Amino acid sequence: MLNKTFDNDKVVTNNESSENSDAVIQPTYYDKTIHNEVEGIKVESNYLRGTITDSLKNPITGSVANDDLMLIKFHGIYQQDDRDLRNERRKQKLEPLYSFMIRARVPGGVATAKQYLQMAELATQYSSGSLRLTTRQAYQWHGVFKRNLKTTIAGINGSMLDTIAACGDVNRNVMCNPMPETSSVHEEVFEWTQKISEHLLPKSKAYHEIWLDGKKVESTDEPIYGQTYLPRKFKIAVAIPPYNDVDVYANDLGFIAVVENEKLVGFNVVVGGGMGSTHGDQSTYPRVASLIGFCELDQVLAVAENVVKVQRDFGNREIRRLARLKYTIDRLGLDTFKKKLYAYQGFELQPASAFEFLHNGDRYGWFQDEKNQWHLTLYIHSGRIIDSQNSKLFSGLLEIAKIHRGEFRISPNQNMIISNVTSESKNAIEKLLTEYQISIGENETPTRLNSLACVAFPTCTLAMAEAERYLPTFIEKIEAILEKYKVADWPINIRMTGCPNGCARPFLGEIGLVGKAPGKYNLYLGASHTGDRLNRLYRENINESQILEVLEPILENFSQQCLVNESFGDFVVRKKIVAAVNNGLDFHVAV
Ligand code: SRM
Ligand code: SF4
Repeated sequence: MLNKTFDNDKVVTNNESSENSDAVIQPTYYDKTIHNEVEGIKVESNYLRGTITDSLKNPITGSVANDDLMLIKFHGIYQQDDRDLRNERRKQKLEPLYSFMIRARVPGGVATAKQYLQMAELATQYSSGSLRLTTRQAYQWHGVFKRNLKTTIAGINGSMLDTIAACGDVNRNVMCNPMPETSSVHEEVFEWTQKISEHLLPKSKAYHEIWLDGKKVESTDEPIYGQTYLPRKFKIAVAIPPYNDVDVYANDLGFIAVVENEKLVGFNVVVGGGMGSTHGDQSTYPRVASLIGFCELDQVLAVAENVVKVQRDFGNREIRRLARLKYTIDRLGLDTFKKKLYAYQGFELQPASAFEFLHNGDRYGWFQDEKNQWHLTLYIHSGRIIDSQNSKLFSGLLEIAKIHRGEFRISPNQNMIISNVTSESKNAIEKLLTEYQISIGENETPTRLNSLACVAFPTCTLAMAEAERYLPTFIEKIEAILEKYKVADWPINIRMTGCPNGCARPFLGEIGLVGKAPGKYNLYLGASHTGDRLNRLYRENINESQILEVLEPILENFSQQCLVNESFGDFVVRKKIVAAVNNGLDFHVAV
């Protein structure tokens, strides 16, 4: 493939065999004869401005102009419509009930109690009354109407958070282990997370102009991204072993902390992870990231920037479906990718240090750290903070935020950690939890606590089947089977998504259910409990009773024949129920 580089009308040809990055300081890759439509929208957008301001003013429709649909993502916004109401509105000859989902960028998922309070208040005023914690430690507001978009975004900025690059073809929210009590180097690792996030932010002033009525600044440089930004989204996570709660292997780039004598000395680096795939298209596949070496602390930002730049220059800009870094790496070959990276960054990585992950779930309940501060991990079903008949979760957390002096930390498993609580305020928080019927998960089975579901219906435009709304019912049925075979207290990690894009990282679930059509799922088995091995398709397009029928005998065998401490994922591989998938390219191979 040939990428053409247009830089101020001077055309530079950037052939894949070239390893010289100096030619491309602020590149724009665009050739409309070969590149996809989104590349054109980015080029024409004047650094992400497009016609968003006009779209917001247009009173005729609740939506924005077509090209702006893509550009608002770079500002952390998606246009959606209520899919439950689609048919009814069509019958009434009304346009769909358009509204917007806003996603905040929250590196490592950390917000102060005051920030949380402000975000919850915005949810009450402008969204559908719930806050959604995401699988990448961010906050989402659903159901914000166009007329309220600017006020809501200004409110988020007023709390000193923002929505820049929460979506779009740029580096997204950088994830980090959210549990300060688990490591003496946690604070330092979190600071690196923030630095990486800041370093890779787009520099365009469009966001401030459009949403915060900032002064117009005509020319903008994007020294890292250039005018066409990246070919596709880009994701980074930072893990602290033995916890892989961030699912580091599902990211384009991962940093794994290396600690020696209680000191952070650097990071192991993994590249090329991702979950997204398309049903029936074998050229797409999930992939766990490959370990490529170790970098010292003063090399972290250079590694992050240059992995991004290699992807910028060699990622596929013709076919968006194949544009993620995982495909770039598999197309180039890992060795060639490494060579390019070393040429770009000007140094080689050192051999990776040894490390071990124990699991990719959360620890629930209260924990005290070495400074005597308390941290409480609350189980939040699918990250949805909402009041219901059984629990006044939204109102309770709001009240807690009013008295809490520490932070609220989102876990990558969509849970909430009330963090840095003093012994004095612990009692007051416990009282509020009781008053608002908020359980800390003590009555839930380990399988429920280890389950994840993406948003899916009614807001996700890409959903083919239910996930968040259906998972509780499904888990109940699995719990009944586990109870029957007396293994209800064994954790099995179940992940469900409404489509194969993989937002709840279903291909790393020991049981993965991926929506195919309403009420129908593909069933995947055999991922590891530590997040470093993918699962494999076991049955296709089956409904609930078929899924339970297939799973019951396997779970029964598991209860009788598993080895001590053997996880369900390892069991199904050992028993050859599915063959292990050690490499994304292997994912579709029939065995
Ligand atoms: Fe995702 C698209 C929700 C994490 C892979 N994802 C979407 C959209 C925006 C649908 C759309 O494009 O119109 C969903 C909005 C639903 C809604 O109503 O809120 C959506 N993704 C989510 C969230 C909210 C799921 C959740 O239940 O928490 C997560 C938000 C994360 C964040 O804060 O940034 C979310 N998405 C993920 C993850 C998990 C991760 O990153 O660790 C993945 C798999 C990892 C990966 O990227 O490979 C993921 N989302 C996708 C993809 C497939 C990308 C691909 O490579 O093919 C899409 C579709 C796309 O980009 O075209 C997508
Ligand atoms: Fe939507 Fe599919 Fe992502 Fe679920 S996995 S939120 S259905 S895009």
